[in-house]
Amino acid sequence: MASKKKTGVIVGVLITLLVLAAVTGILIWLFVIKGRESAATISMKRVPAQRVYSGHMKLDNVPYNQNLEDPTSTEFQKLADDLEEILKSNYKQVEFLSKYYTTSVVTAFSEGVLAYYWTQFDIPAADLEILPEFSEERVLEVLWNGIREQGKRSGQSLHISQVTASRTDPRMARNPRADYECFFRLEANTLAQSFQSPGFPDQYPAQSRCQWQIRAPEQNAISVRFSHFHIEDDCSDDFVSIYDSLSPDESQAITHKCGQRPPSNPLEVVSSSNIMLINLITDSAVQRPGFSAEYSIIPLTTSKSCGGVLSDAQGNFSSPHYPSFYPPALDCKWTIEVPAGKQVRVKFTMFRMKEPRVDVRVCHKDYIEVMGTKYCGEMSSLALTSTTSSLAVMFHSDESFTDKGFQAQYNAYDPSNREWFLSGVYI
Ligand SMILES: [Ca+2]
Repeated sequence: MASKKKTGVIVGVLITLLVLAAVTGILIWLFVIKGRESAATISMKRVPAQRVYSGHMKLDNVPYNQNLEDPTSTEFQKLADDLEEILKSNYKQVEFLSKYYTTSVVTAFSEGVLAYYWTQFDIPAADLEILPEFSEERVLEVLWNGIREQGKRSGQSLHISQVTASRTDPRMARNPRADYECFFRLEANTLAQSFQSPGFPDQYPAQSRCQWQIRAPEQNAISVRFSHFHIEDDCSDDFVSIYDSLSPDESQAITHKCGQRPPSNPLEVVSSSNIMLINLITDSAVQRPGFSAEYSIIPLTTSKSCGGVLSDAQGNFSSPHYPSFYPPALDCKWTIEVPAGKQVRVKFTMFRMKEPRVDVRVCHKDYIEVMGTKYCGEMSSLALTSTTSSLAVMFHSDESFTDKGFQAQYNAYDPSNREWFLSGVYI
């Protein structure tokens, strides 16, 4: 009996202790951890901010020299120093930009001559109220006004005829003259070559800031095919960003991708000219195998050739390089002609032109235009029938963000044949 009573007391004490421990745990979580989180949320609002703008400048009176592709050459260093000085002096003209200006870095040159750059501003926590003043429009206006003023002065050896500036993720701002870790310069050729993310096929390192500048001989486009692609699912943590430029300039972004892609649906992109920039950015938590990619050239005459007259009774056509992503900055027109008295029926079996911040009601970026109506975004089915025996299908891709595009079938449709209606495919 006594031992049973003793056991009961011990069990009772144990239960009481467990309940106490649970209550203490909850209290600690409530007061300490939750408290810390809310303190962190408050202090997050007051941490210093960074603003980085990147883009390119077109230099009119500088002859192109192959040595400008090498950041260690004297030609690169001299021209980059001069341009960095011009950028700095322009921003110093405006009080708020001057106050927070940190540095400007020229990262590359390409034929044109185009100079790629970024500029960084650091805003201390106490001055965050100034942040709304930092806009792409304002920064570009200051830069352009300064460049115009400088151009008027005599003795100016550099003539800049064009400049762009987009807000950029500071993690993509690299200095090829000082910062060699995970920074690569690749030369694309007819023969496919490959490159991998660091650590592939194991895991990419945490906090990666990798950049690949890819060039090709003039009059060629660059094609990059990611035969393996496995990045963390959340694009705000880890991602790959691809640009149709040598600057991480959003106005020339081809795509931002994360997640895993099956080998049957590889990511494949094509540039509009002979340059491309690829970035891999990772955070501190969750690492994945990364990617392996093959890159090669496509002559511009081939890569930009699209459209034409289609006069067979039926056939297929697709966006350029399908199922690869189509290149930026391209227009195509297909004219489908069927025998007189018949009509053209086009069915899109795949339609994907998804772009960030696009209004699919107006399709102001990439689109297909048929009979005066523009179509964009993603559509599971789209079938159109002409009113005459000829139908024009226009495809437009603007300077940023591309996608898989479309695949379409067409055939001649006889309006007097009611079978179309009965088969249920007529729309
Ligand atoms: Ca686009």
